[in-house]
Amino acid sequence: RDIEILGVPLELGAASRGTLMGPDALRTAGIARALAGLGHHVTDHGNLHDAPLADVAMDPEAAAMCRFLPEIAGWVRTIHARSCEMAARGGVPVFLGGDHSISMGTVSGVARHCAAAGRELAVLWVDAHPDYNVPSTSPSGNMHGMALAFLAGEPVLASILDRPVQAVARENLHVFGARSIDPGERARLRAHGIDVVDMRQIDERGVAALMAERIARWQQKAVWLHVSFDVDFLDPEAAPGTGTVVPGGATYREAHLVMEMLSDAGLVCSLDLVELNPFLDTRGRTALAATELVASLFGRRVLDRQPGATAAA
Ligand code: DIR
Ligand code: MN
Ligand code: MN
Ligand code: MN
Repeated sequence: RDIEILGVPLELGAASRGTLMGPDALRTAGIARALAGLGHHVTDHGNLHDAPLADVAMDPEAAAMCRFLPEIAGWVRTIHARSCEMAARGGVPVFLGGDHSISMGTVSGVARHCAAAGRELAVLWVDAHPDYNVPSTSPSGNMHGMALAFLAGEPVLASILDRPVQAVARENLHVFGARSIDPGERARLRAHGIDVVDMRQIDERGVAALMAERIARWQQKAVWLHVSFDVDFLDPEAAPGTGTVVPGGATYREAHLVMEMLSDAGLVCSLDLVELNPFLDTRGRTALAATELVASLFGRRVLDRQPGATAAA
């Protein structure tokens, strides 16, 4: 496949500084080499530069709850344009974050392309957090915690983009791996009927059965699947290099199985890899783990297994 990498060194959407080094740490870990080694044609477009501050016409009370709003909206608008253009070129856009607020730009850009091309978009949000806060429910004001709400078309956040938001349909939003949800956020997820797989379901049923169900639905609808992978999905033991570690996360093997099943299904058309904070990492462990996971997503196999030959299929 034709894989197009773009680094998005944004850190202002998270509480701790350092995710701006994420793209370069992933390059050092060998992400482009690993993908090229699997036979893909890889182009690294380098990093986006600092975007100009944006004028955001948000309700002032809400805007006061959004930290670094003009900075982040500036980035989101720039990312959106690049993402839409990359999706339209026909390759597989891979966005290296950066904190998770970059996904307001990456996914909205892909959504604009899908709408124009008549493709149904589904988003798999692999994360310890659903990032479904709005300004009034956010306990922190950190905008990475509002990214999925923005993509769902939340009106109070719409002015972050300088054009109408192409909302992702609620039935096509899937959170996977949740174990830290704020009270107001939980209420909105329930009211909107969002598919949230929490760690308890993963414990009880295993990732294979849960993924197989979702993959079957996506295949039936022939969706464009965008995977937004927050490295805090992994247990802190496997991935210490991120700002908001939550105990009780996915094991290294569970995460690989998710990636391998997605790879077998052949559905993934675009990817975000976010929240890697090299400043907090131990000897590149999280950057290396993330790189290995992306290799699994794009076809690396321990054995030469045939597609579909997973335990749950
Ligand atoms: C928390 C933490 N729910 C917030 N969020 C995230 O501040 O909104 N941490 N995304 O990674
Ligand atoms: Mn190319
Ligand atoms: Mn996140
Ligand atoms: Mn998270």
